[in-house]
Amino acid sequence: MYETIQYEVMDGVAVIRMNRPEKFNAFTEQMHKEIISAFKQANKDHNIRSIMLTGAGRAFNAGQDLSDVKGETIDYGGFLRDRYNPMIMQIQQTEKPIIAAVNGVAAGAGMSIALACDIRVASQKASFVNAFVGIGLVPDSGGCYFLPRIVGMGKALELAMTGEKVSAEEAYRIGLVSKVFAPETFEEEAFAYASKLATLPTKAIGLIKRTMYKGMNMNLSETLEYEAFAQEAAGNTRDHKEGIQAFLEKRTPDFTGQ
Ligand code: LHQ
Repeated sequence: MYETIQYEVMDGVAVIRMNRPEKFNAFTEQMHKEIISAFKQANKDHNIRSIMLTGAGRAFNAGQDLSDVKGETIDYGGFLRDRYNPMIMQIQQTEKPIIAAVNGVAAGAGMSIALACDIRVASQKASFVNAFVGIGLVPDSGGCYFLPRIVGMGKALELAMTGEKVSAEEAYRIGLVSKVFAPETFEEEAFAYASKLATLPTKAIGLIKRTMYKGMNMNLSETLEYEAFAQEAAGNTRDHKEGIQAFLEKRTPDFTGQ
């Protein structure tokens, strides 16, 4: 069904694998469409309770396929509005935890898409390159939004202005990734992490995601009000009742995502 990505479902996890390994999984128009469609599909499917985004082969994603923009006069504003921005908005609006399993280099918009995911885990072989400056461009696809929010303004400006490569170890040190796994076991460990998230109260996680991202752009009283609204919704879920019941019965809760 898809040509530039693979979409697989296992143990409540949708694995979306960008699949143009010979091009370091660089983005094409087709890939944007397919990624958007895959996230929509995963968001709609009640059996899916977490999403792992990863890359086939040596790279995670090297950003825009530069052979597609070479020598042409392209309206980059329109290019972003049509292709990249809807993809980043779809990721943000997907009310399930999204884990970027960064298996290799993530460069340019390939780094931005990892930043737009909720949690990043990396292989020791992974690296991050804010490659835009290297071709005289500005971080896009949410790079100017997420990077300073994740690593702080000083580090974000440094990475964007120099375009220097960040190793997995350094990415962990600056809080860009949450876990680093050995390359030999990376796929299993990243999947185990995503599977663990798929056993948690999915509706509450969706509300956590929405409320926390909204909170970044609201003042305290607005955030308190939004928390009250979100808590009312979470308090009405089956998983909340199960969580309380399990606590009182001193057992592990059996969350179903409802
Ligand atoms: C690629 C690419 C690539 C095609 C590696 N395209 N083939 C928005 C608005 C409008 C226009 C522009 O774009 C954007 C968003 C953006 O993403 S802009 C930023 C675009 N990305 C870059 O500038 C990164 C370019 N790539 C690199 O700097 C390096 O390839 C990295 C650091 C990713 C990896 O370096 P190495 O590990 O040394 O690998 P390599 O350079 O040898 O690449 C491996 C192959 O992948 C190679 O093909 P080949 O046939 O020679 O083996 C590359 O040509 C190909 N490749 N990135 N973006």
